[in-house]
Amino acid sequence: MDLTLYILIGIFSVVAQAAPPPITMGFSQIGAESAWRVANTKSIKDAAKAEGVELIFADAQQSQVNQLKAIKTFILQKVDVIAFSPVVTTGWRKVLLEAKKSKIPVIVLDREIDKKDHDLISTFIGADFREEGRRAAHCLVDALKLKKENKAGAYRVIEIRGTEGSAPAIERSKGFREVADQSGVLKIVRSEGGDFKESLGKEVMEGILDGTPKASGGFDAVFAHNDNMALGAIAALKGRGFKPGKEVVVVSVDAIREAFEAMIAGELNCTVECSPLLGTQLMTAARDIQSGKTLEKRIITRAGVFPMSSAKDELPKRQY
Ligand code: GYE
Repeated sequence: MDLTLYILIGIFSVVAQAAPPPITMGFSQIGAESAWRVANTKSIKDAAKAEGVELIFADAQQSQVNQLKAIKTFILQKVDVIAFSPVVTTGWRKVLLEAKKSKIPVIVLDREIDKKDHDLISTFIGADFREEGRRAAHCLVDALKLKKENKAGAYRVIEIRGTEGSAPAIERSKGFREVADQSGVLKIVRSEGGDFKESLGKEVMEGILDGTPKASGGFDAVFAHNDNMALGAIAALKGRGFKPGKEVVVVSVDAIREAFEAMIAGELNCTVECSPLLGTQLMTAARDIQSGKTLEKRIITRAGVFPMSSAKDELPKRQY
């Protein structure tokens, strides 16, 4: 045989051996409620392409019913692995049992499900939301001390919560309260739901402001469970003649680009990072399952905290 041909065949067989077998993944995404979610979807799609994973992507438009339907369809399609970001923590056991019966491994991404159902999943990849709540409270105390003269009694905080029953809303509330209670300087005086949406953050804040005349100086700070709701609240505050970032201290979670822009404008005091760039970790986990590795039950993603003073340096480095 011709030597070049011989070498070419050799190279081809090495490459063929190195390429992992194909994987089909069904992914049920929550929706597109925030900039975080949009960045998360992009990260998943990009990583699937880069890792040669065939992705069947389903957008549930915030509905658990749609997520359950999508997962059932993935089971019928006999995908190799199912992954999903659960909109709420409860109500998954039945469908997870169906996946188990069909021997399809399941990865939970971003939002956690009930601990009692963890026996039915391969792993949960996501952030420590309770810690994010704690960090937001610490950040708020620092910002209040910086912006407002120390007054007697506690600073009054308005909380704008994320989607009812979702892991980040439950845990961020808990973590924040833990630190607030210990600190003795933060007191939550109102708590309203904003479903992680900017439009609702604005609406909820306007409702509160309409019932709180400016002269009363009814509160000192806003803690929003994500940046988009904080941006909505900031717009509402400005619309009613308040100076967010100064008269009213505002902190939130996610660390999206727009949050850094708001910090540079002096209107947001701090954002706690929660990275949506989970695509590569997800695809790695799928490959590990395929090659028979046992995954850690919990893969925690790491993140930082960004006060207003860091915004100018950080903005150019942001990837979402
Ligand atoms: O903070 C919010 C999004 O589940 C961590 O969902 C995620 C949250 C994120 O809508 O912006």
